[in-house]
Amino acid sequence: MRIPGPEDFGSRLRSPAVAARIGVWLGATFGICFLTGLISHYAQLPSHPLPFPTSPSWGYRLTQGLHVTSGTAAVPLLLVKLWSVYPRLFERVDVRAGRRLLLTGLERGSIAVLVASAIFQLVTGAMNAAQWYPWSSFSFRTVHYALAWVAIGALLLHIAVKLPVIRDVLTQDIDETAHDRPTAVEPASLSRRGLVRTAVAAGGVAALATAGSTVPLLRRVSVFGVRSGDGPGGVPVNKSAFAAGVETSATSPDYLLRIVVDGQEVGTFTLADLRALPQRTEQLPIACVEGWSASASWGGVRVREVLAAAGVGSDRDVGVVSLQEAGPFRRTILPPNFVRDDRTLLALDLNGEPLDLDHGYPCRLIAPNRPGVLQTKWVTALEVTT
Ligand SMILES: Nc1nc2c(c(=O)[nH]1)N[C@H]1C(S)=C(S)[C@@H](COP(=O)(O)O)O[C@H]1N2
Ligand SMILES: [Mo]
Repeated sequence: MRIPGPEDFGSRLRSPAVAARIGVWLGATFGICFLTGLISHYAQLPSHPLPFPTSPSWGYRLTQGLHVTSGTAAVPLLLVKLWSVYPRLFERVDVRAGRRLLLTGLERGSIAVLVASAIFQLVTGAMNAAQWYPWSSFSFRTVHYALAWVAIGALLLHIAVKLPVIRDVLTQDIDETAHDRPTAVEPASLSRRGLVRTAVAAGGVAALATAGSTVPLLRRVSVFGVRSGDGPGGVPVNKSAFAAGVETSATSPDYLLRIVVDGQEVGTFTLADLRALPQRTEQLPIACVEGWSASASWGGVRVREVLAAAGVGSDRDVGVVSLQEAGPFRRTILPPNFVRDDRTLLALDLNGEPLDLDHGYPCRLIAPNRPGVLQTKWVTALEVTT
């Protein structure tokens, strides 16, 4: 069997001009995805060297929506980009070329790392957005974060190596005459410019189809947006009470919210006690790391005021504990700047109705600019360590 060479790949649509133009779009989507990913990762750290801000309340909704949307837009762009360059994999390397060989090896090695990490990031990200977790959610975030640095590093190296070529081909014409396999019988079909436009349009369609789960106006085109407005109170449900195993404990007449300081219980509240505290209403979004988000009106008590009612201050991290007995999100940390924010509630109502069991009845945390995954449902204790 003969190993194919670049000449065996007929399409003249493949050219550095095409690869570079798609690369510009791909670089932009990866850049947005990387930066917004850093924000999301930071927001989910259990403690922040620099406090994560509570304003604007829709900040995380915007950045995480952009993260998932730009990642989805990158998929068709990456596919076309790979298609346009893969024959180069079959280029023979002259083993006697000495220093050039080393450079070629480095270049190809960095491309291998870039391609592998880019595919890994897009595939695992898409799996996560589709709520398919073959891994524990903790390791997803760690691995996705680590490989983001690998991918962006390899990308910067790739751009640096290719800069002279990129500059050349971007300033030259794309060569409209180079059509896909033009023959006498069959007139040319797709042009190079057509290919670039199609790839970018496919990215745009993918982005629109995803953004629908964040932008209400786009809901109708949101074929990838799995959760867009269904669920009690018009807000999607991520994990149901049944799935979390809290149906009995959350509906028990013995339900209590416990305030715990250094392992000692310093106060308890029944649901009626919570209803007797001053009730506040805030318009705040739930913004899931998976990209969907929904704004809602939440009614309930300020976390700060519940703590104060038990004689506890608001200057420490607060552990927010769920009735849920297993799973990584059963206990989250609320940093002091979030505790002190007047918009941070233990919500009892959603859009004017008592919370649905699936939205966290009897009470759930809702705080401004906080990743959805940290908006703990079925809260049963607030824990402070002095
Ligand atoms: N106890 C508990 N709280 C939880 C979760 C969970 O699995 N368990 N999921 C979180 C995630 S990932 C999101 S996006 C929000 C969604 O809230 P909703 O289901 O009310 O829309 O709840 C958060 N609170
Ligand atoms: Mo989520």
